[in-house]
Amino acid sequence: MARTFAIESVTATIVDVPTIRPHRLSSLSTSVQNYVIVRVRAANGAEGIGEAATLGGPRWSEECVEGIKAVIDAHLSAAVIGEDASRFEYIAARMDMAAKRNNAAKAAIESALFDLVGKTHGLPVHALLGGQVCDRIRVLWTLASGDPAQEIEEAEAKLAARKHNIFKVKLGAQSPQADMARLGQIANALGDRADLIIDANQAWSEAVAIRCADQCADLGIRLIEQPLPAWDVAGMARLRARSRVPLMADEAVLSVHDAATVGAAGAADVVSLKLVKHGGLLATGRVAAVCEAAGMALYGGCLLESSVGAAAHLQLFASLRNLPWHCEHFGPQILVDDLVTEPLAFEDFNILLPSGPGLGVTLDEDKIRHFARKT
Ligand code: MUC
Ligand code: MG
Repeated sequence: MARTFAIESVTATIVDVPTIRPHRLSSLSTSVQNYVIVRVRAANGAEGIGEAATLGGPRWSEECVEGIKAVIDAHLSAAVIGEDASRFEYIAARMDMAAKRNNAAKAAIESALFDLVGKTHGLPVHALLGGQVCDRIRVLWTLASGDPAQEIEEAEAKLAARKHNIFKVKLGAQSPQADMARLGQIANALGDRADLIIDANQAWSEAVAIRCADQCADLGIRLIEQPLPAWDVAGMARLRARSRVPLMADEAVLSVHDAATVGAAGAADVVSLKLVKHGGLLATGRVAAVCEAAGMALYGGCLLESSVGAAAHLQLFASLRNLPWHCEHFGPQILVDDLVTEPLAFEDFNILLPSGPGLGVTLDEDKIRHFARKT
């Protein structure tokens, strides 16, 4: 068995996929999603795939595709080649010794290991993580063009197609007054036909957040995501004590230690889980456990992954007992094209867990060639 799964090669390919419209966050705007697609090949001839997603270069987090590829090529591949791909935890420990953090890079490699082993055994990845609790998850769409007329039209189209009826509105790129006016327009137009949450991506001061949280409560907003800078755990705790709307931590929770700190401080009601933040499927499962132990509920976060990265998340999310705030893996729908032969399916406000072994998706080699960075 050890020889069967002996890792022979790890390759990292940068791909750039345009989005159907600009996606605007507090500190960045992007019209092209950049990914690193990782392939791991073992002695048995099987190949596993994984994806590291980024948003706006090294601006959402410190990782960018150029750095991810460089770290994989120069450091992480050497740490895993020759090892048994099914020793997920051991390989994760080796990667941690080879590189500090670099969590998106590690997560992409680990996803590829799970895909490879799952495909070899004819098992979906969730079966290696405890098995599926559900076969579909309600899925949000993010409104992030910054133009309320366009955003209302986009939400109406999603409602009519029964694709999404929960929307996340990105705030923080404009002044709080302009943001609240825009949010009010969207909330009034959609009424009780949709639920809204907001994400300020760390843009606000505590004083601004206190005022906006009050206005959000009046507008019926369900959840406020990362209003304050990631470091301001004490500020989040004070805000949470006054806010009528629950708070979600995103950039503030990367490691299990962050989850324990935020939980102990009473700084969040909900935590957004992402492979790129936590460093892989196993690590994300551990963060989820710490959050639950601290009384924080779980949300399935994304970084606009293609169907490759979204499938990896779904394999884990579907194995969790409780995901009360649903997930936001709308990424495959915001790209002009996907990277797999059969993109993930959306049905009746849900995203469906793919069936089939491994991650449940297969790379479309023509599309990889087409979107691969040429220089
Ligand atoms: C984030 O901060 O949540 C996820 C969805 C979206 O629109 O932006 C990302 C990142
Ligand atoms: Mg966020």
